Amino acid sequence: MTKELLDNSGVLSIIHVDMDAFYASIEQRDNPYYRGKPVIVGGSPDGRGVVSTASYEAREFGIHSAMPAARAKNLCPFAIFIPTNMQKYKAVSRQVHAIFRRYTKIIEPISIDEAFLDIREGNAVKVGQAIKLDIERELKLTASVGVSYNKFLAKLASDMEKPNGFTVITPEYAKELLPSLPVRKLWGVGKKTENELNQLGIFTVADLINYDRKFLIERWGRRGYELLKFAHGIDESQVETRQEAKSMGEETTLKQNTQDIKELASYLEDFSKSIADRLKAENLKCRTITIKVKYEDFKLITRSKTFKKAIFSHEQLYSIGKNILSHRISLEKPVRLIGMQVSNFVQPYEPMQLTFEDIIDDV
Ligand code: TTP
Ligand code: MG
Repeated sequence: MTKELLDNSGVLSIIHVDMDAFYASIEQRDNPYYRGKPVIVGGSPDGRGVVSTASYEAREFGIHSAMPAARAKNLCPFAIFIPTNMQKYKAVSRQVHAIFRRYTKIIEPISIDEAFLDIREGNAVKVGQAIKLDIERELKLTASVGVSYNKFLAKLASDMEKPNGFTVITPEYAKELLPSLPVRKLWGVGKKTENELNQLGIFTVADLINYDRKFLIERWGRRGYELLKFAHGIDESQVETRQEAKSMGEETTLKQNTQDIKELASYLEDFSKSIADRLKAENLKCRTITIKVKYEDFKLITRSKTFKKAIFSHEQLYSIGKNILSHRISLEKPVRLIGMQVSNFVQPYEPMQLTFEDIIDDV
């Protein structure tokens, strides 16, 4: 590999964090009885649905995400099935992000338990270790962390020593590691491309690098070129900070459809409390409140109210929500789902620190 093929100057500045067996680990943390046992989150013991994730103990039986629950039950009849509690997992995800924000503003969330961080200033290896330790001490959960000089390699790294891993891929290590990897480890190689490459006799990254370059680019065009770049450990994509969430909300599908306004209002009361907690945790207030209702025929309606004054308390949210429900939502048909959403966020005023330039400008 020639030197010019090593991109991004080889500076270790990118971190990839992926929580271990995320939903299952949270359930094991919160209930000591589940610890050390094969635990399946999602699907049900009567064999319906699919597995969201499985604890590492359950994985030893061959159980994995997206597997039909019936098959999982066959593989491990004494596995413990736990229903998903998305509200809880989302709350933990927000706590993990609050830890990230202590170290950098450049964060790209990839999924509920996975993100890239750009550490331009500072030492990414030390920051990676600190984040891992904060997660362990404060949240009593483990994460696998990868550090490298681009996103592709940082993600490859975080996956290498899962669970509870910490892996650094330096330019020297990348040179040694990449050639022996199977081609499916390259971004953009799914099952179909893997088969096509295998048919050409390309199984490892080294096979790909040594193959006729012109042929690969002719056959796959831009994608072929991209594949070769990954094969050489090159990835120029940036960590892209996502916009802050534009809304937050809660909703629930009712066990039984209802037209009872009291029952529906009691859901709004619960939602108001948890939304108010989330607003507080994120130091936000909102100006728009939306109530969403899905009827038994699956017709969905939303009704919103926007205020000049910012709203944040659960009492305010509940009273506005109830008002929308009583005056603007017909209960002529039974309701199967109710939700509350807040948006139009305002950040409470924070006094700005005067910088030297500000003072000079003022003169
Ligand atoms: P993953 O990070 O893919 O899996 P994981 O955290 O459970 O296990 P590990 O990273 O240690 O391999 O996904 C994060 C969560 O997303 C997972 O806990 C459950 C959820 N999920 C699904 O609901 N369905 C799926 O098919 C996958 C892959 C994940
Ligand atoms: Mg994970």
